[in-house]
Amino acid sequence: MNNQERTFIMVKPDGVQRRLVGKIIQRFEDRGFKLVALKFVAPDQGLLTQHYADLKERPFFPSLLKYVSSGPVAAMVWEGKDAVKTGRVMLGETNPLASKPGTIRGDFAIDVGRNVIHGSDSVESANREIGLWFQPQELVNWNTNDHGWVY
Ligand code: RTP
Repeated sequence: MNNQERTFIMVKPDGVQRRLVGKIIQRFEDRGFKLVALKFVAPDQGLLTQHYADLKERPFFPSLLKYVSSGPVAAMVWEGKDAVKTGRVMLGETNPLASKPGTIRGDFAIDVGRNVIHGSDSVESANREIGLWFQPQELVNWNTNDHGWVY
């Protein structure tokens, strides 16, 4: 268990188009995770191909690339105890139809090809993905209690 574990979370183009970015950020804040990095970006095919390199032999890869490159995404890094595993629980299953109500996909999605959000599936993937999407200086070190206005 690592209290400073980090996970990479990305609101996919359908989530952005449906104005779900705020609600998704709210869920991670409400759960108690700490925001470490955040950017709104239209990723190029090269970055997305690297991001999904593990899936390039899968039959759905071309449609996946078309989907995730169809508009801007909100990329973020969240930190806290078991952030990777808890993040995946908060997302729900890959297929929204198998996702329980109360999860992000269980509340906001129906199609596996429009499942709103990505979350790292292991600490190793998280480190790789954070390195792909963010420069080291974009990861902000801050302490919630430094300024004394949160109790
Ligand atoms: P993600 O990486 O986006 O968080 O999703 P995941 O780990 O839950 O699922 P993964 O197997 O890594 O698949 C990545 C994304 O590909 C799309 N997908 N489409 N049968 C299909 O058409 C199919 N299967 C997967 C989904 O957008 C999935 O999130």
